[in-house]
Amino acid sequence: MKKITQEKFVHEFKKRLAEKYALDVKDAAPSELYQTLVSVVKSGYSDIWRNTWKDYVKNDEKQVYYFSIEFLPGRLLKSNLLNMGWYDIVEKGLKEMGLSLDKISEAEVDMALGNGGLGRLASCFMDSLASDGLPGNGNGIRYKYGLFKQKFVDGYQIELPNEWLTDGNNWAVARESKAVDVLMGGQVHLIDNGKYLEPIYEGADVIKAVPYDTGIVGYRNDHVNTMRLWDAQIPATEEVKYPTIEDRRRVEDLTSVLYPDDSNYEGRILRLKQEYFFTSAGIQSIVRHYKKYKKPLTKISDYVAIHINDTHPAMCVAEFMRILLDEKHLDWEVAWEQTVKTMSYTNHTIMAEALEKWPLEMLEKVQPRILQIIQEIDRRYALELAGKRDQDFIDRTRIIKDGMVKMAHLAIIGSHSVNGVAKLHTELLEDDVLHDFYELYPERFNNKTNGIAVRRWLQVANPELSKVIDQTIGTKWRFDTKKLKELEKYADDKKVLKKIGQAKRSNKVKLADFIKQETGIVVSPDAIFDIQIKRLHAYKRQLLNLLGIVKLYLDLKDDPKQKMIPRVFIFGAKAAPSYHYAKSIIKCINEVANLINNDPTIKDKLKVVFLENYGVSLAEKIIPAADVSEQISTATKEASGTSNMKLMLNGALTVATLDGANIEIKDHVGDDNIFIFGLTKDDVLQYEKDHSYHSADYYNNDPVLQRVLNAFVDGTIPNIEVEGHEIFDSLLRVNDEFFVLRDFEAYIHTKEKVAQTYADQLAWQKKCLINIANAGYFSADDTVAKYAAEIWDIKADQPTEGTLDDVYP
Ligand code: KOT
Repeated sequence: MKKITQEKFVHEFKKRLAEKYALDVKDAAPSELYQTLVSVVKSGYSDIWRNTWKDYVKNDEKQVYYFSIEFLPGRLLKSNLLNMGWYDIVEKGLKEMGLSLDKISEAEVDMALGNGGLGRLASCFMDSLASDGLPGNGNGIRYKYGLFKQKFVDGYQIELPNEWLTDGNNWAVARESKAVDVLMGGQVHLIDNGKYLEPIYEGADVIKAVPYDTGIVGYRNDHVNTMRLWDAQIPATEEVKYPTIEDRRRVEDLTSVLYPDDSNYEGRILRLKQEYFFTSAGIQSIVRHYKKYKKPLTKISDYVAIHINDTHPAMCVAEFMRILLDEKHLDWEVAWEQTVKTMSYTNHTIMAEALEKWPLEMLEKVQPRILQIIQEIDRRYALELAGKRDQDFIDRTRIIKDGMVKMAHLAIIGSHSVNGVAKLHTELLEDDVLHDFYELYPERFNNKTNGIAVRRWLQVANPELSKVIDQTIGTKWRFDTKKLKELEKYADDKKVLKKIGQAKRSNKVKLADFIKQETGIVVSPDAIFDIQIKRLHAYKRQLLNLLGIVKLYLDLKDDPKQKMIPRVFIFGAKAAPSYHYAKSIIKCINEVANLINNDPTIKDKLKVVFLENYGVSLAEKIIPAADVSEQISTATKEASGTSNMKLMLNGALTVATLDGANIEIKDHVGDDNIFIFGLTKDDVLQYEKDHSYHSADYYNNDPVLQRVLNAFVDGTIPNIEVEGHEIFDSLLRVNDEFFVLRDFEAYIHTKEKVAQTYADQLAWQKKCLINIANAGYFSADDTVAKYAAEIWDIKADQPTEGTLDDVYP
């Protein structure tokens, strides 16, 4: 990294501000200051960026390409400064000029090219690949519109377009010279030209895919990787073919919007086109780049690993085959061997509605040659199993069935590795959802429990707590998060516990200020800040949390003098625009909030805050201030979860079902430092098998639950005539698919335990410390290191060791 001093930085900053905008510091707007800072920062890593990718070729290094239809990097300014080792110098330099890094950073538009867990994981992995010194690249789509902006009007969610590119995104570099053509639509015929079968395309659209590359800076290791996002454009040579605005739009629309569904799939042709577009562009550019290695294509899997992040890029398998067969003229068997050795696949959900299936006709419309290749893969798969497995097994597992292409089957058959994202999730894949494949290819299956970017979620988001940790155990944890474990030695040190408590309080004061400014609601930092932040989905059971809140409210109405520790319930959640039920839950949470916050008898004892537009930047404000982390999905439904890890890292205590990575969190912190409740995986599977659950029994037999549910339909909660009935019916008449009523009593009981525990602050602080100390196990640096060693077979630069005692004395 370019070395910098405070003096040099100030000089450079002023010079660039004058050159770019002809302005002095005091006259510049935050966005001008921000853009200037970006240009200084970029100049600091650009040499290293160039050297990093050139060294890969020079040293014959195997590289991984992580294909993901979503990336959620959030803001990059602070995290780049931290990783470059420039953070403190720049912060001080700006201060010298009368400026604030915090304020300038707020001018950065959050890059929201993803929906939730899957996209954020991809970005955490980008950061960790670079920080581990691994040769890793991202490959995705540069959506013109990111995930919609959420507003509440009368308690209803309204979606507004997120035109994040209006100010330009100066982190990315457009590389016109690396553009590739992607063919879509039309027809294809194979002709035998004497040497091989040659595909002749007729009437296909030619789309120019232009890459926008963003440098991903590793943590203090002089290593900068690339995240490549593709934009769809009309090639100059083809402009006559697109004479009308509609024609042009057909092309531009390809990379225009991100589909706003999480753990669900939209079977629209435009989505399938997006999937093929970024898959084809990425694979073409990989194979072209491979030429620089001057190695035969029959060895490509020794130098290239391609990762399929859920099934959206599953066409990688067929596109790679297409290039090896049609353009490089390899034999099928040789091409297939290289393909399987190159590809690996991660499954992120077992929810049936998320499993992609596409009609053959749609695939044919998007790319007829890809369909031919998928059909051939499928034919050969069935042929190979014939006689070895019964017909039922073959029918169940083949790629094409009843005119539909099953993308997960394509990904599994075409990859050498299939992984789940937490122990329980992988177990469910092996024993249940993908059991047939597990029997067929046991060696392909493995678990890689998710991890998070501890730098962003602790060092950047929570400087107060980071400082306390430095003062307690030194700074080695900033390089190796497992060193956080050393904090446990201080579990009974009152001074340390108090400092942890003070850091939390200061973060709560900041969040309270923010809440006041955004919503006008006044909350007390002395209350328990109880947080549920994640996409709105029935299986995540925001509704269970809401029923608990309504119960507390009714209890307080019965006995307003009741002594209780004040609580603030904070929600952050977007619902997919077409997910009606989720939007009704949002409306109900907002109306319960209105009722409680405006009831003078309740005073400060209970507040409910639903913050608008949840995303990475808002999460960075909420998480450091959390006391309680709600991880209450129905067991078996949340593949892993990652906000559970971010919240524990920031010293929140988790209220959790035994689902996803909650189980591993419990194993690390011990039963005394987490609040577990509810049905287990076995209970849920049993109910799903024998249908013995009747939600009405719980309503009929529990007067408390009866009263709480009635509040949704009897006018107690105003303004939800429609939504209240919808929710009431979903729980009682449709039999409560996610066992909300079944888990209600256990949940209430557990939340009472939480409040009692909070009353003893020192005991609470101790539990917080143990959570922080054990969160180091959920670092994405380690997760990615495992992918590198066990799936991709790629090697790292020499690891950087050290302390930052020079920087954080
Ligand atoms: C979305 C559409 C289709 C298939 C899967 C998804 C998906 C899954 N989107 N997000 N997820 C989440 O991924 C996270 C990272 O692995 C998990 O922690 C979380 O449990 C998934 O719900």
